[in-house]
Amino acid sequence: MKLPLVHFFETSFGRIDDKHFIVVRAEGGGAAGYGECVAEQDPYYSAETNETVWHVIKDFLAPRVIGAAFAHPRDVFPALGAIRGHHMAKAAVEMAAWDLFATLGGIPLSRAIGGTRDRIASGVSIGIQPSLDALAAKVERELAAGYRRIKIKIKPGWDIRPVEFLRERFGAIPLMVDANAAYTLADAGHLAALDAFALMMIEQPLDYDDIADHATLQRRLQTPICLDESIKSVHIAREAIAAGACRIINIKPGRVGGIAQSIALHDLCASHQMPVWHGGMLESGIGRAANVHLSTLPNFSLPGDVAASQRYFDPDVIDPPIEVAADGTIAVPTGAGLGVGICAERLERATLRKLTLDASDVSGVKSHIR
Ligand code: OSB
Ligand code: MG
Repeated sequence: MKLPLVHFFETSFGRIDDKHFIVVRAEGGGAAGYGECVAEQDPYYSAETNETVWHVIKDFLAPRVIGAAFAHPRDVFPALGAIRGHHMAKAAVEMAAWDLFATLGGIPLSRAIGGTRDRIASGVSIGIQPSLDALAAKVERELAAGYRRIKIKIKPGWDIRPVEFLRERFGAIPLMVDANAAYTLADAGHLAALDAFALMMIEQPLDYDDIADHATLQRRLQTPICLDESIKSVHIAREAIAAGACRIINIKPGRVGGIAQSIALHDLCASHQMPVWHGGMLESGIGRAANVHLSTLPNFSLPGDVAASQRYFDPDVIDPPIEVAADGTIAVPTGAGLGVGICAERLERATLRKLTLDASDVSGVKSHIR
């Protein structure tokens, strides 16, 4: 799919104007489930891209799930265990299985995963802006809309000054920064200057596969480190926690291999009294709805990057869109499965390429998979 973004989004990786993404539709038992993949066009946030996802789903994941019987969607990730990595591809397929399971059971996805709340606290992620005035205008608008936490993207040359400026202008608002791996340990002294601004956290300051340096940096900072890119699996999260590499974790199902792995990560963090929040990847309403459901687990105790549809797409591919209330919360859909109305005509209009696979398409591959 290709959907134009309402506003361009700029991070330390660069700028995007349109969101390109893959949607998986899984049919079974007379119903359908949807999964949205969070991979992007470029391998900057993660090694996966839409092209690798297409290849891996078609040639490796589909043959393992089409025609297979699963007692529960938690069995899908283990069934894909022979394939290393490719968590975003796996998560898209697994999400479709969860939606299908909850839809067939007539229950909302939040109930299928054991969620405990009917509204979630919402925050926003504000990209790098052309000027401090442009940043102020954005922050002002989001605070007026009720959002409970402001995150700004930073990079070398756009870090201390915007934070200082926002503190001067808006006072003690709930504020955090996300560096998307733009620094090295040599910048520790520079990053320590952020300690003066009582930030809720600094997200992913160092490299995407670095645990040890984050542990060193955390010892030098008062500001809590939150890891995003580095937490590529539940195993790595266990290592990061043991090393003291972070005090908070951002959960994105696409990064760790799906909803079941996200629940395991959530539970691991809870057992270490480590708060988590739900990250965002500029999802359409399909992936956004799943994020809302997952955020109903109890240890999602900080506002996440799960905001209203209208910040991203106009129109979204779901109708009605996901909306934020004046108190900065989003209602959890109560219908079966994802509980949102997917607009088939809008989805069709956004579609660039389509592939349908059934049991006969994958039977040749199936006979020699392990
Ligand atoms: O690092 O959290 C990130 C978007 C794309 C890739 C990575 C990130 C982000 C965001 C946006 O911060 C969150 C959102 O509003 O969906
Ligand atoms: Mg991030």
